[in-house]
Amino acid sequence: MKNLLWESDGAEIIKNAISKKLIKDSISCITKIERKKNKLPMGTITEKYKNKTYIRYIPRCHEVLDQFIKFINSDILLKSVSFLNSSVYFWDIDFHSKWGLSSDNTLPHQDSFLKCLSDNSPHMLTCYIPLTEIGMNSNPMHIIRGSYKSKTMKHHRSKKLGFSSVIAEKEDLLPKRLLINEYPVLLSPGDAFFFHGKTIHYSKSPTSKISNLRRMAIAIRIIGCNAKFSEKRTKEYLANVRYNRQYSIKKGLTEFTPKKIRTI
Ligand SMILES: O=C(O)CCC(=O)C(=O)O
Ligand SMILES: [Fe+2]
Repeated sequence: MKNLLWESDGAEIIKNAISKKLIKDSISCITKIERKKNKLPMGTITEKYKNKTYIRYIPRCHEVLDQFIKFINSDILLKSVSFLNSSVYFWDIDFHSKWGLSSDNTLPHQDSFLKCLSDNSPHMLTCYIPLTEIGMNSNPMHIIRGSYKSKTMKHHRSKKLGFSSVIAEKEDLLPKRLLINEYPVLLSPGDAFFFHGKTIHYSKSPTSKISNLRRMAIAIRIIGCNAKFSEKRTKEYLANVRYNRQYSIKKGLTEFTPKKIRTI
């Protein structure tokens, strides 16, 4: 399979971008707070796997776990400058974990919607850094190559754990013209996987429960200086998050619904 290239695909992998030590320290940081269960950072979403509770998502993890600030280094920012072709600023980092096909999958979405950017200037990228191996056994992310060249699509509210706003409830409901460009993103710890805010991404719906290796990653959001936030989209997004979180609160998997998000 041909490597991803930013210009044609809206995504690119830079191998070995982050030191093994930072990766190792970050995993210990996560497992340490998992052991302390009662003191989870605000907004954390957990999931149950084989009768144990694991962290599934931590928003703005760099604000609560000092370690994570080290990921925002000059190499990551310079690469972002060259991909977005403008100066950039750092927005936030969140932590993601899943147990392969045993976890709820990531439904198709574009980060440009989740960050409430306006259609005229959805100028952002995500730098996704795996802390573990992410192979086929951990139900990796898939992207639609080239999807960043079209507009941000309509997103609907969803009950799915951790995913408030989605293009479709199942990846195979995406139009065929998009699905022919599907590409599985296989990553090793410390790679930096850059993808444009409008690149459609998801993981596959479970067909069996066999593939279940744990995968962990952080997602750094980087905004181009020409980006503009949309008030309308912010309201729509926050309503979707409120709808989504009421289900995870009922199940005891999170405690908190964000009432506002930062837009500038
Ligand atoms: O890890 C995943 O499956 C999804 C993460 C994601 O959508 C993101 O970081 O933008
Ligand atoms: Fe995403």
